Parts: sequence; structure tokens; C-alpha cells
Amino acid sequence: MDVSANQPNDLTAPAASAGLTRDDLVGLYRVMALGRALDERMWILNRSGRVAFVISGQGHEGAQAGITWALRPGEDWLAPYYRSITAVLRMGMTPREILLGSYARADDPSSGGRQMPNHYGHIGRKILSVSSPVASQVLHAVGIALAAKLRGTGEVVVTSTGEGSSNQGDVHEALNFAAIHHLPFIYVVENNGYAISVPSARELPVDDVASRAVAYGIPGVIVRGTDVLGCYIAAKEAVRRARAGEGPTLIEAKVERLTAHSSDDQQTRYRSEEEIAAHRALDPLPAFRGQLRAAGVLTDAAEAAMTAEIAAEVEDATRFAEAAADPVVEDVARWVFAEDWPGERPPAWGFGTGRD
Ligand SMILES: Cc1ncc(C[n+]2csc(CCOP(=O)(O)OP(=O)(O)O)c2C)c(N)n1
Ligand SMILES: [Mg+2]
Repeated sequence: MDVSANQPNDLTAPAASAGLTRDDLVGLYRVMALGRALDERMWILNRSGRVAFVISGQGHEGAQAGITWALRPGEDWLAPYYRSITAVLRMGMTPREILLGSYARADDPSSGGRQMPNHYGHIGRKILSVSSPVASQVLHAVGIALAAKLRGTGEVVVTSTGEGSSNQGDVHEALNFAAIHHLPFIYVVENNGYAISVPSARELPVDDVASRAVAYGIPGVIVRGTDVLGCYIAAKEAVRRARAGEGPTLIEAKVERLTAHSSDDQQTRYRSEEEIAAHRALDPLPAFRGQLRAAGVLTDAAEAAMTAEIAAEVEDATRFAEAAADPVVEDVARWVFAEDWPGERPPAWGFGTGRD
């Protein structure tokens, strides 16, 4: 089901009927704009030799903001992937924390500087650390969803991958298990049409990853990344299902990758200038901004203030991370073993017993 086929011209009425206030709409746009500005800064830092690597969320912001807006930050779980910058900002990571990761500083909450840049993670915000083998987080996320169900916490677990990664065996195992056990789990596929240089026609024998949901007996919903409201509405229903014990949902967001795969890739080797320009026209940021401006939700004054605030936040994060300390060699084995587990230790319960 493609729920984004007809996008409203004036989104205030459908937003209100979806339970979103004008502040929500501005908040959605703000987190997208912050994600974009921070991402653009990372490229500057990479090209000027300050950070080693960037893998970008540009083009994915609308889907990530809309979907995560349906979650409760700090209570629900996110198992992100390397393009999830806007999603992790929404769930509570700060620009300072994110750039500490880019600079591989000691205080990087993802891993104390051990992970690649953009391999987000934050224990306190219930954001799992990204593993480089794509889609491995999908099984981890289902494990957390199983724990949430056994403990009756009411938590929902969302994970995301690209469409190429959706072909990994882990995804089949995860969806099969989550569907059988009606777990509070949402699988988001951010379909940007490429897996590095491989176009989707060489990755998938079907047009829509969402069509595979039928094999698990779960809903498969398609949304467009330019339709932020549609992304929210789809996620809200998936969250409702999850909390009601009705099981998982697969959401496929059709998005654009507005940059090369990463800072180590040159996309003009495999994409024409015309194609890149056409995809730029599907940038969710100006699309959503236009909707908010047309609806009178985003005024000149509000936008000017927001732009200045975001610029200051990105500048502050850069200075902070630039000045932060590197990890020390004596700490290299820390976090390998659980000698310093932060917070509550996980109970040692056996599978299917429900409790310790
Ligand atoms: C198991 C595994 N195989 C291959 C890779 C190398 N790799 C990293 S990203 C990527 C492409 C993934 O494409 P997609 O899932 O569509 O995500 P996108 O980068 O387009 O958002 C590949 C093949 C990897 N990290 N892990
Ligand atoms: Mg892709």
C-alpha cells in the first residue's frame, strides 16, 4: 500500500487529524534542518582533513523525522544505521555527541572513539551502536523487542537499513521471528535506489521491498521521504500495532541519496549528472519547507530564528568536538568486557522463561 501517492496541498488539517500540532510540524522541520546542517558540516570537516570519513543522511531526513516522531525518545529503542543522523537527533543525541564520534574522541558516546564515524549509538538514549556488517542490527533489534514483550515494558523497537541490506539473511530471520511472536518491532527500509554503486534493479527482483511483508503476514507500507506527514502517519499506526501486541510492521520509505555513498565514493562514475540533478529535485527539505510555508506554519521570523540557532549549534558542536580529548591507549581494552557496565545489569533469564 503506497500511502504517499496523494500528498495534501495544505497539510494543517490532515496534520491535526493525525494529532500533530503546529509545534510538532515546526519540530519535524527543525530536526530535519539540523540533520542536514550537521551532515553538511561533516563533509567540510572531512574535506579539510579534520574527520576521517562521512557517510551521509542527506535526502533521508524526511522519512527519518516523520517515522521517529511517532516514538517516545528515551523510552522506545532505535537500532539505527549509518544514514540515521536525523533519527538519532530526534531520539535525543546532540550535535556535540555526534561530532565527538566523527572526531573519534574519548567521550564519543557511540564507542569512545572506536567506531567509524556515523556509526551512531547511545546507551542512555536507547540507541544501539551500529555494526558495520549491514543488517546485523535487525536481529539485535528483534532481541530487544522480545525482551520488551517478555518484561511487559511497552517499549517499541525500530530499526532501519537500506534496501540493499534488506536482502541479508538476517532480515528474513528477524521478520519471521518477530511476526510469529507478535513482537513490538518496526522495520524501516530507506530505499534510496542504490547500494553503493549498484542500482536497485540489480539488487531486488521486485519494485518494492514492502511487497515482501506478505511473506511474514505483516503490513508492508510504502511512504515517500518527501511526504513527512505520511511517514509520521504510517509510523503512528505501526507503533499503535506494536504497543497493542499486534506485531511488527515493515515500512518502506522511498528516499533519495543526495550525496555519494560515502566520502570515499565518487558517484559520477556510475550516475549521470542528469540523474543526480533529477534526484536533487526530490530533496525532502525544500519540499516540507514549502508545505509549511504555504500553510503559514513556518513564518519568515520563525525560519530566520531557527536557521541562526541551528548554525550556532553546529558551530558549537564543531568547536567542542575539535577541542575534546582523544582516547588514551591505556583504555583500549575498556568496554570489551563488562567490568564497567553502566546502569542496570541485564538479568540472566533463559529464553521463553519470561523472567530470571
Ligand atoms: C554484510 C555486509 N556486506 C557488505 C558491506 C559493504 N557495504 C556497506 S554499505 C553497502 C551498501 C548498502 O546499501 P543499502 O542497504 O541500499 O544502503 P544505503 O547505503 O544505500 O543507504 C555495502 C554493500 C557491509 N558493510 N556489510
Ligand atoms: Mg540503498
